[in-house]
Amino acid sequence: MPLPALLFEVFTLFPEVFEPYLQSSILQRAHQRGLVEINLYNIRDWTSDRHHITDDEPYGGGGGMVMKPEPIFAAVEGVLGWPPACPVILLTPQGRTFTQSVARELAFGDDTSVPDQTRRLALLCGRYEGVDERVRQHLASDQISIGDYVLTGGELAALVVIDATARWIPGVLGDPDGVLDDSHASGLLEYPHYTRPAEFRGWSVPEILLSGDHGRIARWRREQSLLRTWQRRPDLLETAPLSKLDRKFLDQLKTSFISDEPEGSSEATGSDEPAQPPGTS
Ligand code: 6GU
Repeated sequence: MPLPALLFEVFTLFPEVFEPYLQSSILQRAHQRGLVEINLYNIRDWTSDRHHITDDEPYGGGGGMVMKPEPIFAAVEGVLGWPPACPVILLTPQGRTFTQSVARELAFGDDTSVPDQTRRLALLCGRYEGVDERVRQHLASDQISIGDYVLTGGELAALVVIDATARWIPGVLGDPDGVLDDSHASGLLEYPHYTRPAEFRGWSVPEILLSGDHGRIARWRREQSLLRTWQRRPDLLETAPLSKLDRKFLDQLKTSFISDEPEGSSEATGSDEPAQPPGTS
């Protein structure tokens, strides 16, 4: 088996929660192809007391328990050596926000060149109300949050990071261009997708998609992406790379109310989203 392109070393108190997801289709296939490897380590295995204690009361009082530093340092040092042989990413609501471009950065390093060797990343999952601050200060080299809400632990966040990062590795997706077409890869939301049947419960696929005119289809999709992004995530338009034609289309949107229905028929999508210029609701 060749070296994997991406190797995750995951440190957690709940390794069992990872297995069912990692054994599901796409990540399982990536693993079978030798592209992505995930090692799970139970931090509890590095405790040295009789009761295998991993948490303790906070100094200074107050509610909740704090993860003790010793087993975490021992686990990471035992696996990665000292200083750690790869980046150690602490999953915490206090981290920088995870985005598609952070996923790409994790997959390829700071540049976007094709990796020529294994990229190894350690993920450290916090639990309970917190982790002893010395882990953050002296062990973690990076801290990531997956959004502005609080989870009971970093495990789900680690799975999100693994999934979104692995998708960037060539060969992980069936379609080599998949990751480039995604919502957010272009900086815009995706255009609407349809498959057979052409009519379902009286709802038709937009006529243009059946036309075979690839130039017009490409332009329609681009405009649908722009329309959706303008309606739902106008903040993305500030940073998305836009052509002159895109800007002209957006200018037209801003000066006219147009509906969210794809071209053709208002019955076509059964859309429940009326046109809504940003900032008016
Ligand atoms: Cl990484 N951890 C926890 N506990 N909650 C989160 C999170 C991480 N990202 C968003 N919420």
